[in-house]
Amino acid sequence: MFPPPGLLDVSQYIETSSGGDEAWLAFTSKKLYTNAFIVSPGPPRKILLGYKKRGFGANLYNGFGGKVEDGETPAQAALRELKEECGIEAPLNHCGTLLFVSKGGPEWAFQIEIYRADAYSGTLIETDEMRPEWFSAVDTQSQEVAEKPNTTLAPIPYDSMWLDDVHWMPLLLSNRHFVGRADFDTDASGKYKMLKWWFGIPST
Ligand code: 8OG
Repeated sequence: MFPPPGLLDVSQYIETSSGGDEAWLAFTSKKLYTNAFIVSPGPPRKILLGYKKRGFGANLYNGFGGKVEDGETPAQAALRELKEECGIEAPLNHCGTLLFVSKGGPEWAFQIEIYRADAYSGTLIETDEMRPEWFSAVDTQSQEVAEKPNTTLAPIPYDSMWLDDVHWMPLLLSNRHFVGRADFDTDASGKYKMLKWWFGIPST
């Protein structure tokens, strides 16, 4: 499938996954958001997610992030949101850009800048918005599993995450830079489904 409209120039990107038969949804503008993940090398290698207690995406696990405010760069917003939502600071590196459009939703698209760090400072705290929790990020093919098979950490809870995350989380975990887009619809009960999606990594 051809890379979707709305992303930066992705002609030099290689598709890692795609699907859906519909046409891409139209949108008028973009709003910038951030999402930040800590991947601790361990052992055991682990990823920090937050259980979102309220608002948009409530009851799902996600990274820590939110809206980029006026006068802020996405990188500044990512640091601010990380501190606000779970009390820590981290040397975040930009690792991906995602675009989400919702049928019947706002006319604008969410553009989410994704960041990761492999270390953090400060003390993790639960806030009104997020309950931080570590999950296993061990590659099941790795030497670490052969040597130390019994990590007590639960696997990444994709069933309780946004539907697109399973497509790009492995790229984040393998330290790849990635881009992607997913268009969503909601059914009568308000449950999301992905209408069309495309994810890719740079060819070089
Ligand atoms: O400020 P607030 O917490 O409502 O911001 C929404 C957060 O949710 C922000 O970090 C961006 C993130 N987000 C979406 N859609 C998706 C998605 O499909 N997957 C993931 N992992 N995060 C998403 O808005």
